[in-house]
Amino acid sequence: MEKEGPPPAYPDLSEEQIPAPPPYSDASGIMLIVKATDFAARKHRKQKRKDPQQTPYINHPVGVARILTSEGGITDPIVLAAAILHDTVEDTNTTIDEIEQEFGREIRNIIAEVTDDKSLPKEKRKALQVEQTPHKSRQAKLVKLADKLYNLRDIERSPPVWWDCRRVKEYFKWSRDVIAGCKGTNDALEAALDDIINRNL
Ligand SMILES: [Mn+2]
Repeated sequence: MEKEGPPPAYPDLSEEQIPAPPPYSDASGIMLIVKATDFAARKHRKQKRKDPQQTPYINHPVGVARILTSEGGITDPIVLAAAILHDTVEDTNTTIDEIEQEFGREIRNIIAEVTDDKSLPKEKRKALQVEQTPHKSRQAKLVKLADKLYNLRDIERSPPVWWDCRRVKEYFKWSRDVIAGCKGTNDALEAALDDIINRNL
């Protein structure tokens, strides 16, 4: 006689329809975020921010991840690791293949989405951000929102010494145009961005 096992977890679903388990448990998610933080810290170790205090660059990606957790309510390790890594390909010698090797395809794709093509002139890159942002993934849009919020707060507090008033206003206007393409992604981050932009335009 066959032994009676526990009832099937998904009685109405065929094997193919059973949803995949979340890719990261709490422990592996924490490990991923720590690994990303260590990787980014080593890659950015010689870089400084453009503020007058010359803050270490790594403060920026870590702060972007912090905005996502404490203001955006985001706890997905994939998005948080991507936030921490978001400037490594654009601003260091890190290649997108290296990101894929170390962190997998999903994070690779998010980083690719938030990385500007530095072979293009700056004005073109800025125009492309406005044009392409609406078509990006939700994960990439979250990183973009938090990145812009961090940068605008930095500039409001202490703009690069060589920026005049006009340049600051231009940056706020351009940021407004980029994040317009992220509407409907995260209410709290969008509201915080609206506030700081309205205060500065
Ligand atoms: Mn950034």
